[in-house]
Amino acid sequence: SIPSESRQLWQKFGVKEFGGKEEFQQEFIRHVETTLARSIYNCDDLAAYQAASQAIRDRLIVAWNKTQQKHTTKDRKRVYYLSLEFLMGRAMDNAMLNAGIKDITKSGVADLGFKIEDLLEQEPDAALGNGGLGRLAACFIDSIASTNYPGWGYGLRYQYGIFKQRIVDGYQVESPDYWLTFSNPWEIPRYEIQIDIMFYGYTRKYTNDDGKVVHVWEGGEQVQAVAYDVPVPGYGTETTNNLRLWASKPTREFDFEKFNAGDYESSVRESQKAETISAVLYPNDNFYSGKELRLKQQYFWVAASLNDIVRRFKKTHRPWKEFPDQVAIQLNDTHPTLAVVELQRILIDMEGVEWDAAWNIVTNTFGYTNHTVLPEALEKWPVPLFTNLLPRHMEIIYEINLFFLQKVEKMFPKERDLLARVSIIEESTPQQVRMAYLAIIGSHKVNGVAELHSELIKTTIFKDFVTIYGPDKFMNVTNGITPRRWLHQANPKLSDLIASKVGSYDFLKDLNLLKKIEPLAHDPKFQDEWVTIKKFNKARLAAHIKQSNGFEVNVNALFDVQVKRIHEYKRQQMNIFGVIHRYLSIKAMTKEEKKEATPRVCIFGGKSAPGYYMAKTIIKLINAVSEVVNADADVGDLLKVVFIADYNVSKAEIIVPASDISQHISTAGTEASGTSNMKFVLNGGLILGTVDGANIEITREVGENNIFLFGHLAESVEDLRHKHRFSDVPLDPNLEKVFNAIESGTFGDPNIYVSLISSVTGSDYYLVSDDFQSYLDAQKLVDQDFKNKDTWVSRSITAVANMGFFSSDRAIDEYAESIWNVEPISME
Ligand code: CR6
Repeated sequence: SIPSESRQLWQKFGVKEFGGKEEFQQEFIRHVETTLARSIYNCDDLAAYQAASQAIRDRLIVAWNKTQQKHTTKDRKRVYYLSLEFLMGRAMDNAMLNAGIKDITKSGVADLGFKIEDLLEQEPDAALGNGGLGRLAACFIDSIASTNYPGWGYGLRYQYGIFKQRIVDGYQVESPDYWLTFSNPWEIPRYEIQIDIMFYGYTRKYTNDDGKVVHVWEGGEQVQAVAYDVPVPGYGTETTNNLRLWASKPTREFDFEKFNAGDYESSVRESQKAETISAVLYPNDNFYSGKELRLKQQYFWVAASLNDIVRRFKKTHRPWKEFPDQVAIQLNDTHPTLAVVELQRILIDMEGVEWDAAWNIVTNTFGYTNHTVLPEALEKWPVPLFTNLLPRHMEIIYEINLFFLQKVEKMFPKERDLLARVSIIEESTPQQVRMAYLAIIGSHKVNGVAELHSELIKTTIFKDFVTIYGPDKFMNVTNGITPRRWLHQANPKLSDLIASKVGSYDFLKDLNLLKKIEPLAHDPKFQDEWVTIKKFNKARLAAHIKQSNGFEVNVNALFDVQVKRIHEYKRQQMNIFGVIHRYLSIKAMTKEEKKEATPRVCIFGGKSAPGYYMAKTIIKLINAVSEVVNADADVGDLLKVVFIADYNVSKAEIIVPASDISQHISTAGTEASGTSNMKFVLNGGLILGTVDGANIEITREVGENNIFLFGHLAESVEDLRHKHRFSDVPLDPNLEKVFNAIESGTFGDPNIYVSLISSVTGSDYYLVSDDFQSYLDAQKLVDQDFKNKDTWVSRSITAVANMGFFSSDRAIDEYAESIWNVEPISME
C-alpha cells in the first residue's frame, strides 16, 4: 500500500466532484481535445455527447469510489441481483438528473454551442433485455442505489442487445443491434478482473489422505470472463452502486502450435468461439427455447459472478457459516438458478465444507423471484445436454434431489405420486432438469410479482411445494417502477407542476407524497395546467409519429396506446379486431352520428420474437389495417391507426406520457404483473384492462372509478377453455363481422390471416371471443367518458395522486426487509 508520507499528495490531488458550470465546461473541452483527440473545428453532436458523458461519468466514478470504500469499511450485508437482462435505456439524462447536475450541463453545453436535447439523442439505448423482466431489473438497481442499499447487479455484457425492428411491407424485419460501435462511456472495463470459466470435461473422485472423498472436475473447454462496470447513481444521494457485466474472452490468444505450423485460420478459431458466449441476447420474452449456448451463457455469468462474490467474502476472513449474514443473492427468474449448484460446488469441492453445512449456507443465501405461470416459459434442460456441458453440476443436482425426495418421502410416506411430481428430474424422454423446482428447493424465499400472480403460483404450478414447505416460504412482492425515469425524466413538465404544488421534488424519493395533489383534482386552474401538459406530450408524440410514420394525427383525439412485446396472451389481436369493429361502425355511421363520435388514434408498438409466427401475423394485420383506415376519406380524423416501429425504452419515454388510455388486456391469470400499466397511470393516462396482474392492485389504489375494467376473471378461465375444447361455443357475433371483413379482403390478402382467425374460432385458448363483447362495452364507455373533459381530468389527477405504492423503492424496501435482511448505509 501507499506509504503514509505519499498519502497527503493523493488527497491533495484526488479528483473532486465538479462544483459548477465552468468546471464542467473545462472538463468537457479537455475530453474533446484529449480523450477524443478532436477540437473546436470538428466537434459534432456525437463528439459533444461523448465528451459530456465522459465528464459526467468522471463525476459518477468519484461517487462510485466513495460508495465502494464506504461499503467495504462498513462491512455489512450486501445484496446481489442476478439478472440475465438489464434493460437500461439511455444513461446520460438519468445520470445528470440523479446526480443533480442537469442544469449545469444543459447551460454548460449551450454556452459552448450545443443543445442538450441533441446530445441526448446521440446515445444508443442499452437494450440488454426483452421486456418487463429486464426493465424491472433496471428499475430495481436504480431504487437500490437511491435508497442507499449496498447492492450490485450482475449481468452479461451482450455485444448485441435486443434486435432492431423495421416494418417492411407491413412485416417485422429484424436487424442486429450493435450498440457498441462507438465506445461506451458508461462502462469501465476491468481488464484486471478476469475469471476462468470451464465447460464440458469429466469428473472423477478420489479419497485423500484424511480419508475424505474429493470430487474434481477437469479437462474441459476454458474461457475467460472479463468485468465491465456500469456505475448506477442513486437519486438525491451520493450512493453510486455497481452493475457488473461480464464479457467472454478466450483464455489464450490463439493456438501457438497451429500458428507455427502455418494454420493461421484455425489458430484463432477457438478464440472466436469463446467470444460468442456473451455475444447476443436471446430475443424471447416469456418463452424457453432450450439452446445449448443459452445454458452456456447462464453458467458463464453465474460462475463469474459467484467467483467474484465469494472472493469478496473471503477477504473478510469470516467463517463460511457467516456467508448468509454477509451475502444475499436474488435470482431474477430461473435464468441464474445454476448459482445454487455452483455455490454448493464451491463450498464442498473447493472449500471442503461438509454437504449439510454447505447446503444450509446455500439455501439461506438465495431468494427466487418467479415471473410467469405460462408453461411455455418454464426452463427445463435435457439431462444429456446438461451432463455434457456441466458434468459435476449434474452430479450435485442428483444429490440435492435425492436428499430432497428423501425428506418428502419421510413427511408424506403414503403419497407415491408426489415424489414424481416434485422431483427436480422430470421422467420424460430424455429426462429434463426442472429449473424452477431447483430454484425453490435452493432458496429460502420464493416470491411472485403481484398479488394475483403470487396466489396463482401457490395454487397451481408450485402447489406441491406449498404442501411440503408450508405457506411462509412463498410471498408476494408487487413490482414497481422508478419515478425518476418514468416521471421526472420522461415527463419533466408534469414533474415540475407537481413539485410546484407540493413544494419540493421529495415525491421522487417518497412517491406517497403524490397524495398531496389529490385535493387539487377539481381545481380548475390545476386542471388546466394538467391538460396543457398532456397536450404538450401528445404533440411531442405526434411529431415523432409524423417523422417515423409520415402522417399527421390529431392531438385532440383520444390517444389509445398498447405498447409491449407482441404476444397472444397480451391480446394485441383483440385490440386490432376491436379497431376493425370501430372502423366498420364508422363506415356505417350517418353524418350526425359521426359528429357525436369520439375521434381516436390507436397506437401500437412492440417486438415479436423472431420465430413467433402468430405474433408476426398480428403485426402484419395491424399494419394492413393502418394502411386501409388511414387512407379512407370517410373516416378522416375519427380513426387513425399507428404502428410505431422498434419500440424501446427511449421511445417509451415519449409514448407513455402521451396516452389518454392504455390497454393492458391479457387473458385473466396470464400476465404476472405488468409494469407499463404503472408507468401509464403515473403519467396521467387511464387504463383499459382486464382483472389481471398489477391491474388489480392499481384498481385498489386509484379506485374503481378511475380505471376501465372488463372481461372474465382468472377463476373462470379454466372452465371456459374446457368448454371450447369439448363443445361448440358460438363465435361472438361482432367478432364474426370483423372476421368477415378480413376474409373478404378488406385488409389485403386474407390468406395471411387464416391461422390467426382459426386460433380464435378453434380452441380460443386466450378467450378473445369470450371477452370481446365486454371489451367493446368498455371501449364504448371510454368514448363516452372522454367527452366529459372535467371528470376525465379529475380522474387522471386522482389516479396519479394514488400511485405512490408502485414506486420500485417500495418494492426494494420489501425485498430488503423480508427476503434479503439488508439495511441501508448512509453516505454521511
Ligand atoms: N414477460 C411478466 O410476463 C412482469 C415481468 C416482470 C414477465 C410480466 O407480467 O411484469 O416479467 N415475465 O416481473 C417474464 O419475463 C418471465 C415479463 O416481462
